[in-house]
Amino acid sequence: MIQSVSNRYIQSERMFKQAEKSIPGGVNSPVRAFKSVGGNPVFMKRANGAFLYDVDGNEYVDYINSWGPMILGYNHKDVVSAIQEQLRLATTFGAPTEVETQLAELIKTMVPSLDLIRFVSSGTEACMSALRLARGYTKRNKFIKFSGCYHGHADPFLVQAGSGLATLNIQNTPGVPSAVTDDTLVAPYNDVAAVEQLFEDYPNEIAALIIEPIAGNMGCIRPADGFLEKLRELCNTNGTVLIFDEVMTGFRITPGGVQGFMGVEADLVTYGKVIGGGLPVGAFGGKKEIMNHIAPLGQVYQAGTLSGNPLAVSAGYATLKVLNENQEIYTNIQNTGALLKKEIHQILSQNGIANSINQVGSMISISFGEKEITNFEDITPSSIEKFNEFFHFMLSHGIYLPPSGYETWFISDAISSSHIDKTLTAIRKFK
Ligand code: KE4
Repeated sequence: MIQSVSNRYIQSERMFKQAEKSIPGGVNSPVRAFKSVGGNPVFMKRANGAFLYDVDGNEYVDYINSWGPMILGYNHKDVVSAIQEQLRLATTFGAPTEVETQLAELIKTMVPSLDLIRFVSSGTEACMSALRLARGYTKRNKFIKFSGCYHGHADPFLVQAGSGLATLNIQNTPGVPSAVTDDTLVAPYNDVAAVEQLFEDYPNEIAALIIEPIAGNMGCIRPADGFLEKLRELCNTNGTVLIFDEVMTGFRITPGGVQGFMGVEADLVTYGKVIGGGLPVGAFGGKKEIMNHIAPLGQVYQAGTLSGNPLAVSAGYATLKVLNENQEIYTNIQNTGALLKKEIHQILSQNGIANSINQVGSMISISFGEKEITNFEDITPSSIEKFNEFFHFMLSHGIYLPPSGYETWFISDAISSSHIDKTLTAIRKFK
């Protein structure tokens, strides 16, 4: 029985009003605020496997995976016991620990192109540090990003960014000096000619090109055939560092991330989300020729009090260990992604609702329109408006989607046929 909206979220509404008195917008990250979809955020109490449970006791099938980290589902036994074991020893030391090396070595096993990797505490720190390193290594300042891609909230990246900036329609953030963003060059995703033009306009000035090799912050967008290969070629020709931002795709698309999936090797790669297993871990890594410039080996400074935190790294290590030793998980979540794409497209089309669904592995997004989405500019206000309606419809039917039409859904290994059936049953009722 679907309770009426009024009494379905009594505790959430109360907690939100309380939170707003002390926390800007009542949330600690803007995308959680339901600003785009409307209404007030639901406060969560607990989660297990494929389910989230809010403070009013409502149960949801989870397609947000905490924005990506929970690829195994919530409370995976190996991850929980790894955290409990480290907790008994200590949460942090501010000194090196063996588990940091173990995670680094496991990542290198899964991503053989990496020589060295440095852990930080978020994807933002990973991308910020990778850009600084590329600039220090090349002694150049300019870099290329793509409209709709999001690389965290460090100043240089807050230009035509996706995720929360698109959701809130913040095109250029106050407080970010133009002196910083004058070096940020932007091209449309999948537009080789635009990238070639930037290299022509700024010969020998471009330190880096950073890209989400499969985009996930403007819905899910696969690179056009040959696009990544062309970027690799242009970076080689121009002495530019190619950075793959795999904070979202790393260890989610395949064990080796998009580098392994598409067979294109970047010079630096950034990670986050999955490598923390639900606790704060980010990382950047690459060839030692570049990584040797990072302090204390080199002069490019980067640091963090809780970087490589043993409790967080233990959760990440346990997560990657399960993924590496049970690679059928990738087949499972990819198959679920393909099934959802096929079934959702069929149901919505039969209901006369125009839709175009992008899906790569366990990442999926719906655009409510006929046109296939190949870049940020393809996303229309009417599609976002329809998504907002769809979001609340699904929420009321116990399906929790990311609260923005600019975001990607995530499928965990805990999603099984019963969860899929519940999802599709709800969608059949959406008109
Ligand atoms: P964090 O600083 O949020 O850990 O990572 C930043 C980041 C970097 N690169 C990519 C490709 C990312 O997707 C992200 C963060 N993703 C968003 C969701 N689209 C995080 C959710 C949030 O901002 O609360």
